[in-house]
Amino acid sequence: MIKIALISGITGQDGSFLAELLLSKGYDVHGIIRRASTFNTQRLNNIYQDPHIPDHKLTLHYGDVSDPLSIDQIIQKVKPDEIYHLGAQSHVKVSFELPAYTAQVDAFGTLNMLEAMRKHCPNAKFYNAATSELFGAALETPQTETTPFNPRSPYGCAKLYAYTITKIYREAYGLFAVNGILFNHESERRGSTFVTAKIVNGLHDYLTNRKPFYLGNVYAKRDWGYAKEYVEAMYLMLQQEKPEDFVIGTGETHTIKEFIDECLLYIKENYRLDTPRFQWKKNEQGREILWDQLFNSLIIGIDENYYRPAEVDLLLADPTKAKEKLRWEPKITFKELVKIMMYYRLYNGKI
Ligand code: NAP
Ligand code: F7E
Repeated sequence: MIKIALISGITGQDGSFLAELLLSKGYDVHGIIRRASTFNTQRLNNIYQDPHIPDHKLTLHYGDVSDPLSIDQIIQKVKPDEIYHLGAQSHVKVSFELPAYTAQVDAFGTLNMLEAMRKHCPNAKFYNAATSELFGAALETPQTETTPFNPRSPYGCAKLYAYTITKIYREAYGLFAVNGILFNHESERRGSTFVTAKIVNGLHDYLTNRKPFYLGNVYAKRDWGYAKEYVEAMYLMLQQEKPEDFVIGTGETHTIKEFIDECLLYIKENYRLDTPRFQWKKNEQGREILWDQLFNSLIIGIDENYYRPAEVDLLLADPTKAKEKLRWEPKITFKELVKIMMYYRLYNGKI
């Protein structure tokens, strides 16, 4: 029998990779999209076929996870076997500016999804997109499924509600509902305001038109993996006999500055440029900036506006449980991730 999957956040980085994965496995895939004044389905271009073709297996429904009525109606109509709940206001810095909105979407949006599932398809399996931001100012390193949570942002706090309500619906109502605690994952489809995409686009733009760009704290450390591999872990979590939560990450951490240095290595090898001309030096405030010695011009400056009111300094996953129980392991290294993103920017356009 053909399985039916419903994805909230299907137009996002992860949603688009997940939709591709599930279609390749023969699923009938349904996605929730928000109405927008311009097209917001670019990431689905590869798979968005003509709905009039008979074996069309991708259907999009207008809805908003913060609107319980729309979610109830979609879940009642689709009656999915598997629900992947990825829809969220996913930007940590923005959550400081829009804390109430972030709670509405990320916390109550998850409740709305779970309630509709409990009512219309209690035998379905539910995946919640939890996050390493739950660990916040981490109380132990590396972080596992048993590390206590200590979020540092309205985003982390809203996601803590989502994590907890998912666990409660599992324990109270016996639903198959799990949390994937995913560490940062990036790709050629990453939103352009996240730091990796911003750096890749910014460096390329500097090399083509010598326009500098600005960052915040370049010393924070993140465990960065490749998004396309992480959606496989989401799928695997819903294929288990027993509903359980899993940490998904690489077990390696790097500063933002190291990510920039790795991009510079790629540039050296692929743009045929003499990269020693790119040097880190200190500005008048003692902050490190990236400088172009050849043209005596700024490449990357520091802008206080990109600092967060509270920072998460160090994230590092211990994905042992996923390795043992899901047989999931990341293959793409940090260097390869940078290469994928830089290559895409060089030959395909803006991320
Ligand atoms: P993303 O690229 O920002 O995509 C977010 C998706 O959610 C988009 O499709 C967006 O729609 C949709 N969305 C936003 N608000 C919504 C609402 N009110 N109702 C319905 N849909 C809404 O995020 P991502 O990187 O793919 O991440 C997917 C999920 O994993 C998110 O929940 C995120 O918080 C979580 N997560 C991400 C990471 C990571 O490193 N990427 C790590 C851990 C957890 P539009 O296209 O219309 O904006
Ligand atoms: O920031 C620093 C910033 O916005 C990473 C989301 O997918 O992963 C993501 O959240 C680091 C932070 O990702 C800039 O201060 C410096 O330390 O790329 P980011 P994030 O906040 O880690 C988690 C796991 C999620 O769940 C989220 O949904 O980079 N940083 N300068 C900057 N960050 C940004 N965005 N822009 C800068 O200019």
